[in-house]
Amino acid sequence: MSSNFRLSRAYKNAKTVAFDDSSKFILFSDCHRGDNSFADDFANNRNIYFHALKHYYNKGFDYCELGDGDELWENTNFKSIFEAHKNVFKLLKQFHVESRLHMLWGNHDMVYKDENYVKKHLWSYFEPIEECEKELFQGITYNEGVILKHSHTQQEIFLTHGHQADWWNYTFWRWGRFLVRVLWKPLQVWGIADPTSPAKNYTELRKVERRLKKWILQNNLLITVVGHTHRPRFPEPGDIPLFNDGSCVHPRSITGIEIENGQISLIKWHIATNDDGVLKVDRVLLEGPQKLSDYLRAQN
Ligand SMILES: [Mn+2]
Repeated sequence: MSSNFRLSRAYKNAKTVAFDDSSKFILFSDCHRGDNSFADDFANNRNIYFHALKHYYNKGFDYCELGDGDELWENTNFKSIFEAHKNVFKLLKQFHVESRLHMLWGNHDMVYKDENYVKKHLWSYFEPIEECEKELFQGITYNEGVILKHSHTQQEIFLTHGHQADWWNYTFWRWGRFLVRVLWKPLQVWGIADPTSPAKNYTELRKVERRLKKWILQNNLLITVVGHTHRPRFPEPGDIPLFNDGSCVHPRSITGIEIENGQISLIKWHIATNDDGVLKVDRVLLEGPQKLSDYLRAQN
């Protein structure tokens, strides 16, 4: 089974979400939310992420998470992750209740491919104080792909995790998970990184990007946004439209992609210090805003 086949299948089975120039979306991926232990890479950025998410909630954005949201290789269950980052999940729940949450699975949370697993672990949680089950993401389904389809121009933006172009991490994710649990997680303390992860191996990263670009070329330059490699990408109109929203586990920042007013931008949130030494979570525009219709012109 080839990268092309897997990507086309993800596109074919994708959930379609209609949008127009008044719609707002924030795309994050690769949060790798963990249990707040030393191996939880998300823990460093949890305050930045929570603040950014709250900003987007208050401004009326929809939230799209492009896979690897929960770190279910290093952690065996969702419960410990939920307990560690409850504030985040309660905010995500508010997006869900208002039908503003679109969740995709990646290789680190590929278990969410299974509807029964999602129903069992994510629809509700046990509240120990009141000793009862409480609603969490009641009725949620996870997708491999989402297509944002513009109601007027019919332009499509395809969102997916991107590990479809990474045969090891797509096909042998159970092996990858096993190795992370027994080998790479303990070795992480000694500074030794998992070589099968494109986020940690540059050669692998280049290969994954090359395969994704090849698929885009064969599919009429469809705008495609992925995560997985953790490397942000923002192509100019006329280039192959492969975008990457980066990750939420950069050493001191998180990156994401905003879609607003028919335009696309790459942004980062980080903690800045002013002259008085006051820390502040700040949004920085990295690329754009670029009109989505500029990429449409290149398609025709
Ligand atoms: Mn991934």
